[in-house]
Amino acid sequence: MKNITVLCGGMGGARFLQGLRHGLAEGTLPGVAPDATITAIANTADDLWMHGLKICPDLDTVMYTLGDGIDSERGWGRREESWSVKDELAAYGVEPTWFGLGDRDLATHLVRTQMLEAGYPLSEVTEALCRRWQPGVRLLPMTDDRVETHVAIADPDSPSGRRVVHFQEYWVRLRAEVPAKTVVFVGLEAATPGPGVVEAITEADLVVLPPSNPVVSVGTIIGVPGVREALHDTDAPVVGLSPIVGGTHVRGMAQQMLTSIGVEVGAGAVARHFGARSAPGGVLDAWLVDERDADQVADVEAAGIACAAVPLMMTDHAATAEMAAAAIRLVSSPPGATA
Ligand code: FO1
Repeated sequence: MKNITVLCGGMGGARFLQGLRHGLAEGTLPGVAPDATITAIANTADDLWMHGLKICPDLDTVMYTLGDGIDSERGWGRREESWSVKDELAAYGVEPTWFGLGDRDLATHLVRTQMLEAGYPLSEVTEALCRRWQPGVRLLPMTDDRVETHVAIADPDSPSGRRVVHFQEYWVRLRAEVPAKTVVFVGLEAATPGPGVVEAITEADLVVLPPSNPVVSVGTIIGVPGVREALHDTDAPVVGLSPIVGGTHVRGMAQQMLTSIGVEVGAGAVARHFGARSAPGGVLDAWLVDERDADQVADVEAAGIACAAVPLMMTDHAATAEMAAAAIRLVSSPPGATA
């Protein structure tokens, strides 16, 4: 294998990519050439305009994490960050005050916004920013078009009984503590895959859906018209790793998002949600569940998706690399073999 493509969100996707890169460097990925390339196709629907600046949380989390600029405690934003601008904005009473814009992070948004306003597409902006950060993977926005995830929540004061908030307000200000009635992906139907996205899937030797949010991260990428078709058509095996362990998400808000689209919060249910590639619209050849969900392996296999139960906690780079190796073994071995 020389070309591995990963469809990823923010923190979960970035951690998986760190482990995959570690496994590549250590030579512990079976059948993967030492000079293999990793392409990360990142979700851009968490993006938002704030204070006149374009903020791309998932692209930045992958770029900072792999470029060693991330604050690993928070999992987002820059290490050694300061918050003077945020404090000054608050002193002026400028909203929103609930979103943490750090001084160092602001430089990224200023550069990106200047380039976008000069006419560069997000893909070229991302390439330029990565020249500084050298993430060691090719980082592609899923689309150069504007797509935003908005969440409808209950609002007794509104005539419809609902109010729609941007995903970031749902996640950061509301801490995903209110039920999501429905999730809308503004602009998704009109979006086209970013430069290199379809080729990164159709020309891959392996495509991985890491344990990112299956609805608002991986799901959004698959929702870009043309991406699902590319996943269906690629000669590469497509393998996913369950973001749900023991009936709940490890981090983030996958549980709330799955519930809002009527999908059971289970490792097997997510696999069936993505569907077997042999089924119309399905994308998966194989699916890894955590050992705690070993009882769901048969259910996933019955859906036409190869499945194995392995440790799925990304506790460190070596553990994550082992997860990637198990995924590769699952799609490289004949059916029924252990991963
Ligand atoms: N997450 C938070 O929980 N609180 C924040 O104040 C916050 C600010 C922020 C600023 C820039 C950025 O790139 C990410 C930021 N995030 C913050 C994380 C972000 O909400 C998530 O990374 C994704 O959107 C969800 O995966």
